[in-house]
Parts: sequence; C-alpha cells; structure tokens
Amino acid sequence: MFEWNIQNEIWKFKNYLKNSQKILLINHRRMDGDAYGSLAGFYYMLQKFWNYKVIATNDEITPESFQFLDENQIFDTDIALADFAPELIISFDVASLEQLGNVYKNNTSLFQNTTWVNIDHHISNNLFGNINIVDTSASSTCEIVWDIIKDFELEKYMDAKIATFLLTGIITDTNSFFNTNSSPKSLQSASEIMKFQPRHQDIIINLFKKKPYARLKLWGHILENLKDIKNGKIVWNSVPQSLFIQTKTTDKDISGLIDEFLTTLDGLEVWFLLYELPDKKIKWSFRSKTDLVDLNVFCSKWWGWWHARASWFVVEGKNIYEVEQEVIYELQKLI
Ligand SMILES: [Mn+2]
Repeated sequence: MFEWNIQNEIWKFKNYLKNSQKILLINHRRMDGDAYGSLAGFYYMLQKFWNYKVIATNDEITPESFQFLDENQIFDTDIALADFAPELIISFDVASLEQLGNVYKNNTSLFQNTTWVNIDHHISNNLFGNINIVDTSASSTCEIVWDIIKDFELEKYMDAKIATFLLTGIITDTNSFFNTNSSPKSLQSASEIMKFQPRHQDIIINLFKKKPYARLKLWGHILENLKDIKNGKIVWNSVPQSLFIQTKTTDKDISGLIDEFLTTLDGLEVWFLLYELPDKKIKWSFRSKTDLVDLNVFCSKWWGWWHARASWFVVEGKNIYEVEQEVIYELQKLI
C-alpha cells in the first residue's frame, strides 16, 4: 500500500493515536474540498471512539460551498489551545507552515512542542511533522486518509457520511477524474469508498454543476455578443463594469465561464475575456489550448502573470474597448 518508510510512519502514528486522548486537527487556510474532506472524514472517524477529545481548528469556518456536506460546524476558530493542551496534532493537506495562518502564528511553541502528524500529498511538503505521512503519488490527502483507515482496520466504522467526505477530496483534487493524477490507485480508492454509499451525485452537483442565477444571466450576456476571428478558433469578449452591476455579479463570476464553459466550444484554440474592475482597472484572462499564438512573444507585451496555457493581465488608465483593440491588433500580428 505505502512504501516502507511511509509504512513506518503509519506504525508510529498508530502508536501515538493509541496513547493520546486530546487531539487537535488542522488543515490549511482557504480550505479546498480535499483539505476539508480529509480532516472532516478523520474527525468523524475519531468521534466513534469514546475516549477521544477531538477539536478541529482553522482561521476560518467551513466555506459555504462545502456546507452541503455537514449540518454541523466542526471548526473552532478561536480555541484557547493552551487550555486544551493537545497531546497530538494532525495536519491535513498542509504543505507548509505559512498555510496554517494565525492559529499557528499565535501558538507556535505549542505546535513545536506537541507530537505532530503531517498527512499530505504535495510534492512541496517540507516534512515539518514529527511523523510525516507524505505520499506524493497520492491524488489527494483523502486518498491517504483512506489508506490509513484501512491500515488501522477501521473500515468497520465507515459510514456514508465519512465516505462522502473522503470522496469529496478525491473528486475535487482529480477534477472529477479528469486531471493526470487520476491514477489506477485513486480510482480504486474511490471504488472502495463507493461501497459505503457516499452521496457522490451531491458532490458533483454542488461542486461542479451548481451555478447562481445571476451568474448565468451574466454569462448569457457575454455569450450573446461573443466575437471571433479565424472561424471561431479565437474567441473573446469585453465585460464593462456596468454589466456586472446590471446582473448583480462580480468578476469572481467570470472564471467558470473562462475555464469550464468556453473550453467546451468545439474548434476553440485561443480565448480571452477582458473585464472592468470597480476601480476602473482592466483585467483580462487569456487562455490557449494550442500553439496558434506564440505565447512567449504575445504575453511579454503585457503586464501580468502567465504560465503555459493560462494568463492574467492588468491594464490601467485605458478604456476596456481600447484595450480590446490593442489585444486584437497584437494577436493579428502573430497569426
Ligand atoms: Mn489536496
């Protein structure tokens, strides 16, 4: 299941877990489905044993988007850790200490003087725990937690709720088994977890399919006036601030259109959206699936961030349609 050195860490963890009663669980700030699912799955597993006093903490409570998973709020955001005095700390999906935020900043010596189990799958994890169950071949921290549950022979305590948490992390970190980390192992883990009847459709609906009405209205306006050149290979539009106001949306409602919806357009190679922020700055998101445009040449003309296929730029002191004209002009030169 694990390589020998990780197996050794798991044995150590098992021992510490047996000999501790007060346990602190923590995951990273801005928790995602994997950070939340792995912590919550383990939290509810530990709840099944009468002798554990378990507290989960983070600077923030469960984000609204994950509240469909649990009617309870398990995060205590202002716990007096010195009073609780945990005997064991377990961190989930945390790659570096900065990701622990104020909880860690305000209790650094407690963290450093308590046995700490670091469960994670990030390649950048710097092994800050006393016990490091870090498996970079795992799709998600939830996949590792499932391995630990099997290793500790706790499968008989599994239920649909715990299974739903664990499946959430595997599904979100593999982007519904689309990303290249969708290994045979991750699918096998998911298949084993499916035996406990997790709410897998709820996960997909809530995390991938559900959209607010206002956002669809905004997308409708943008799609209706979509512009293109090269027979639809290059597609774009501009969103003035007035359209956000009219549809009661913000620029946060744009990313799904760029990264999920427009990518489904048949024949598309390059696409971008310019949008005006409340402070009049023009931001634009640029995506490319192919080498139709030399990205190194194109992207270096603008101020922003870019990597292989996705880039973001910001322009100040210009009208959105002026920026649009300039972008099209530069693009035309390169194709
Ligand atoms: Mn993760």
